Amino acid sequence: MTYTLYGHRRSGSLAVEMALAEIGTDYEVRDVDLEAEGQRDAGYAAVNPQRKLPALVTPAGETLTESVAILLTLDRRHPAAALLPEDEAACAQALRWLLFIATEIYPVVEINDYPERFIPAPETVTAQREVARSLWRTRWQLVEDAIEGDPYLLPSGFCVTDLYIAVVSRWAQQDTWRREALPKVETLTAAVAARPATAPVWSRHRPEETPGRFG
Ligand SMILES: N[C@@H](CCC(=O)N[C@@H](CS)C(=O)NCC(=O)O)C(=O)O
Repeated sequence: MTYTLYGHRRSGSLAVEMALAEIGTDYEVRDVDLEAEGQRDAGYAAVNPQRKLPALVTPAGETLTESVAILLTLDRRHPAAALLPEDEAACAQALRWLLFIATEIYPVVEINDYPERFIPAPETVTAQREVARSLWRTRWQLVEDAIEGDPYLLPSGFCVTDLYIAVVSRWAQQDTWRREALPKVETLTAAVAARPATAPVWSRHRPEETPGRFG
């Protein structure tokens, strides 16, 4: 038995897929096409009743959802991959920013992508989206300012939070702004995209942003 990852290109499943690649374990990906609303299918609802990606079925048959829960579980089960730093103080910072992105930034993308879930009046969609994107920019600036390493978040080197930063920072149609405003996030993302383990996964999901094609 191997891991089975329910995911879709460019979605949050990319962070989990890259963590699996860092671990070096076998996995298979089942595509759930978000553009075709595949997450609404009854078959997928049986995997994740919340009808969101990613979901991971472990070799033991357990179903895991919630991207951060999945990543932290993988870290505990595969300590040799060092997805989180061994040093306690460094680990605390890795968790701090992982959770900040998961709880304060990731949810904003739902307002951007599915505004109709939050507002009854279609004529206010544009304004609602701009509020979401403004929040997005303010919160990403905090992540930018928190990047103390070079190229990664932590001076001690790579950790799983770097994968999360690379994946989530690409969303919400903020590419032009991001390239100008978040140079450290861009450098970090380019480094994630070039890691030996993650590069093949990254380039399958984001061929337009492979090493040498940033900026
Ligand atoms: N809290 C969840 C959020 C998952 C999430 O919003 N996933 C998006 C893809 S990146 C999704 O499935 N969206 C489809 C929808 O909301 O219908 C997690 O961290 O896993």
